[in-house]
Amino acid sequence: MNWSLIIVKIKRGNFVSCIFFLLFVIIMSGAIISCRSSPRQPTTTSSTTTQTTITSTTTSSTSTTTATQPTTTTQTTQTVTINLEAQNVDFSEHTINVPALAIVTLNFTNNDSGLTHNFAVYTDSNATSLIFRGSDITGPGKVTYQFQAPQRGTYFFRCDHHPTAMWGTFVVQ
Ligand SMILES: [Cu+2]
Repeated sequence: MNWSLIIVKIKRGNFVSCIFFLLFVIIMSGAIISCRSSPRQPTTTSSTTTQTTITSTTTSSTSTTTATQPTTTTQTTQTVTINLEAQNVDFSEHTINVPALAIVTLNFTNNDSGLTHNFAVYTDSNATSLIFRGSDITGPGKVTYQFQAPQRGTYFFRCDHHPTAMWGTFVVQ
């Protein structure tokens, strides 16, 4: 075994490999230089910025502040005005109609000079159950009565001083 020859062979191998390595380095460096020297192309990276426009749908909460309107309770106590006259010992009206539970204003005029009349309401012609009795008025004179009508029904009115001559039907609707 000639050891000197082996060493030479190894050296030669190393030399060849060194040559290849150097060539590689030169080529690579050349490539790098060429890359750098080459004018950079404007890298048109079409950055399609997909603008996700978050349409903040501000659902304007329409605060429908339903103004609590004053509830006009239809439970209104109606008012009604009746004009009634007494003349020659007789009423001018023999049927009086009023709404149920209405506040009745009765303008009573007594045209009979020297005679006293009044206006009174009863449940019926028996005149035993009184609903309203107006004060006496001697003619000529005027008086205003005010009272609340009863529930629906047919009632009776009269002059307490002339019950057989002055009477009528008081109708509550
Ligand atoms: Cu009378």
